[in-house]
Amino acid sequence: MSSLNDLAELVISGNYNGAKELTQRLIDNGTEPLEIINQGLMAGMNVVGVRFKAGDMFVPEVMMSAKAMSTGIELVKPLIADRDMPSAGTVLIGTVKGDLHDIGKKLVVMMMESAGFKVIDLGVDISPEAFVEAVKEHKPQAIGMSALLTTTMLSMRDTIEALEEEGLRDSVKIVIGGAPISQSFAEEIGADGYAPDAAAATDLCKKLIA
Ligand code: B12
Repeated sequence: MSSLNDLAELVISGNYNGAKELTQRLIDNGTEPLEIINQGLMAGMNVVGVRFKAGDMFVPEVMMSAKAMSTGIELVKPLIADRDMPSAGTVLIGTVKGDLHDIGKKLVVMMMESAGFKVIDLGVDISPEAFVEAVKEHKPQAIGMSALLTTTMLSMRDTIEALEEEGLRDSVKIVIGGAPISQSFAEEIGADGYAPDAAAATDLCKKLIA
């Protein structure tokens, strides 16, 4: 087994100390930084995504894997020019107005970052106006909105309407998620898609942005 495969395995098992040490060793041995990312760290995280989706891995394990991956990325990043960092696009994400739940959203952020997206996490309790301002500032390819309360999910519709009013709706893909959200609700409010979990959210963004 090559060391890059070993690195992928360390990410899958969530062994962040091991992943950190092996990433450093690979750097010291002169392995190409992009190889370390693509064939080691991200290769491992891709497997995690598939297993999570299949119900073979659970939230705490995925978080450990994401930590292992980001520990490695932090070491490799300074060696890579920004333009060479693999980027699948920019996604702006936030939990909607009135809602403070962010555990699932953080998981979505980690999964998306692992898949090479640049993710701007606006945090929680994000008003339609704040989403609009952030779209103007960051010009993302996609927006992700999260809601865990039936009382706050309507803020997703308000956000889409606010983007329409500003003439920004067609410049971004809009994906939504959270426990009370469904595909039919996404269709009802004019979002581009819904995903039930972090792995599916990542796949959806890849598909929509491609
Ligand atoms: C943890 C929790 C809290 C924590 C939140 C901590 C935090 N930092 O997030 C605290 C204690 C603060 C909290 C507070 C409240 N909560 Co609460 N909470 C929960 C609980 C137990 C778990 C939520 C969770 O983290 N799940 C785990 C994650 C991994 O799953 P997830 O969030 O669904 O995310 C996944 C997917 O939905 C999807 N996804 C998520 N976001 C996005 C975004 C996009 C773009 C996409 C594509 C996908 C996606 O991917 C994620 C990962 O796979 C749920 C019960 C439940 N089983 O859902 C209640 C629950 C959501 N809470 C509830 C309530 C009522 C409240 C309070 C109003 C309670 C109160 N009276 O004060 C307050 C509201 C505070 C507020 N204004 O937001 C209710 C909501 C009922 C309803 N239908 O509206 C629930 C369902 C509990 C219940 N059965 O009554 N809560």
